[in-house]
Amino acid sequence: MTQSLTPTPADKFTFGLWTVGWQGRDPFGEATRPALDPVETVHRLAELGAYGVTFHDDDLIPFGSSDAEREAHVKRFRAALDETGMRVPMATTNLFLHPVFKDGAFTANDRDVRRFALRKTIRNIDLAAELGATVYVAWGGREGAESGAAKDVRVALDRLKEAFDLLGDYVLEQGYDLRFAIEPKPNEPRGDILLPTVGHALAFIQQLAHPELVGVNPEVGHEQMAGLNFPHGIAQALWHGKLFHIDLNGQSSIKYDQDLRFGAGDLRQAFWLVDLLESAGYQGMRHFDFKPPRTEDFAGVWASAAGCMRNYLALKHKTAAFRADPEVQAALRASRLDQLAQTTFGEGESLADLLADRSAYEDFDANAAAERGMAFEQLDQLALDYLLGLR
Ligand code: XLS
Ligand code: MN
Ligand code: MN
Repeated sequence: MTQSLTPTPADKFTFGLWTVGWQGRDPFGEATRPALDPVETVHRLAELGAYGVTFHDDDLIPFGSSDAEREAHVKRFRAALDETGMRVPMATTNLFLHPVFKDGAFTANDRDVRRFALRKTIRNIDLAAELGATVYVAWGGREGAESGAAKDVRVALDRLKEAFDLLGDYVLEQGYDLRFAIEPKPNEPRGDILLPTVGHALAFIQQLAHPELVGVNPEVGHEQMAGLNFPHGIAQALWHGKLFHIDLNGQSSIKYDQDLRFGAGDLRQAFWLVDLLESAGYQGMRHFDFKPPRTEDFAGVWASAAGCMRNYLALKHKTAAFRADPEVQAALRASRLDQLAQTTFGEGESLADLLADRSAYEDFDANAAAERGMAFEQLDQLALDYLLGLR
């Protein structure tokens, strides 16, 4: 295994145009950086070792552009992709910036706004497919409410299902090799957003007409804003076969959506996340959705982007070394992870056999079993030793 911390396209690192391109506008302050030309972004990220870029329609083609302007923007972007070999594995729709989406897009109370949102999305799906994207992210940032009667949530979920069913029909009709990835978030910009967590999204997907076409795009900080364990959410998404994409970034506890560079938030969860993605053989993109803080100039922006990839690679090496360490393997056995991997029923055993097994109940010494330590602290200290560079 190479210990290199220098990213290459084989690492499948991707960045949204809107991440390094964030100008630093927040609810209390104006932009601190000028706009970035997407063409420059493609070149800079390629130099840093990224595999590709992703975009919202409006990141590439400003809202309201004429057809001719649209064509010109796409042409320049395509040329930059061709020159650098950068790919576009994912695209998404901006259904939150324009004031028309103030009450949502697919679940806006206004029917004409919902129809406009569908058309805007379909238009960008065509471009995404043309550019070779195989994942289409759907973050419903404005699908929500600030007050109770303002949104009939059950009816809004009907409209949301209607939208995904229609978009699924469209992709199938066109024969596109494209799947959708719903991105959950608990709040911000709405007071409460529909499908607030990975679990809500996974349950919703099962009700769709084409559930096989829809998975999730969980973001580190979004689950952590709800106080949830991100690696656990990812493990469940993998278990359902629904981890179509991932947004990597950093978040320190339950507060506003910080979008810190990957590794700069909860480092312990980042360690277990990389351990999970790598050991599960996750084949998708390692996509960074972060915001270089508004304190930074462009040198800081590129340092921040490079830091995301460097931290991922560092954690990849550390978690691989952790798993390969004979002491860790012994500690895993001491914690009985090997037993967890065994089925609870023996092969060929029936329920009647279990009910007849006196050792499982009548003769089982619960007090003696309760006395066994689980040895989790030794195991976790080994992980911490790796994180602290002590091993
Ligand atoms: C915002 C989201 C957004 C999506 C793409 O919080 O993370 O950037 O990833 O629309
Ligand atoms: Mn975020
Ligand atoms: Mn995101």
